[in-house]
Amino acid sequence: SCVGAMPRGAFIVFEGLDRSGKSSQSQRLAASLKDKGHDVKAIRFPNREGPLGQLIDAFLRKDIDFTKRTCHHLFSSDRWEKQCEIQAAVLSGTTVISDRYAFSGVAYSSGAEGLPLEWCKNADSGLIAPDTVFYIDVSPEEANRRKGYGAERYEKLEIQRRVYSSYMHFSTQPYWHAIDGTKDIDSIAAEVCVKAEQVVSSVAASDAPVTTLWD
Ligand code: NYM
Ligand code: MG
Repeated sequence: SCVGAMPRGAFIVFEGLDRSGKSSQSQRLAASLKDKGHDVKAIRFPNREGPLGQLIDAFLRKDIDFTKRTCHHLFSSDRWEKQCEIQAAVLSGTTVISDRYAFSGVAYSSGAEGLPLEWCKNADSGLIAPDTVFYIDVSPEEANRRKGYGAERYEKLEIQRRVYSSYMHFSTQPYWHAIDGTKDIDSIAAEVCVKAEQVVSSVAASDAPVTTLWD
């Protein structure tokens, strides 16, 4: 790369079942990396504030219904709408941390809705690929014992069991890092932070190009 060129930022994704603790962990990581002087942009999917996100929010609250394939495309479109923003941030040297991404799309639409997995993957094919995915691994039974399972769509033990097994489709991918989500919050945060810093520095040092799903 040319002398003085800005090393690119990393794109880090958190995945896991509802109540796995991934939202807290992604916030913790964003705060820790900021403390260490990194430029960080925290995002989440679904992004409930945008125009598509409002439809998704109403869908999750069961205020409106869509056919299975339409709801899959809504979640996917929400990600497509954010691609320029993610790309611009990463190329300007900012580390992007996302709470959920296309892996949720595949795991929930195939696991919970019963849609064919390859069909689900197609909608997200070509999205910017993350450099690493932290899968906060908590069994459906453990998640179910935690407080705050809401009244939203998919927040049921038997559904989460199917989502959990769909997530396992990704478990052998090189970017997939399963983290034991049953440990205490601080140890998980410490483990994630060490691994994330390795990813941030190796991405910056190697000047690895931005790749796309599902390479
Ligand atoms: N969800 C999330 C999907 O079904 N497909 C997707 O593509 C994404 C990103 O939305 N139960 C589901 C998973 C969750 C719900 O996410 C909302 P959260 O992180 O609980 O707000
Ligand atoms: Mg949730």
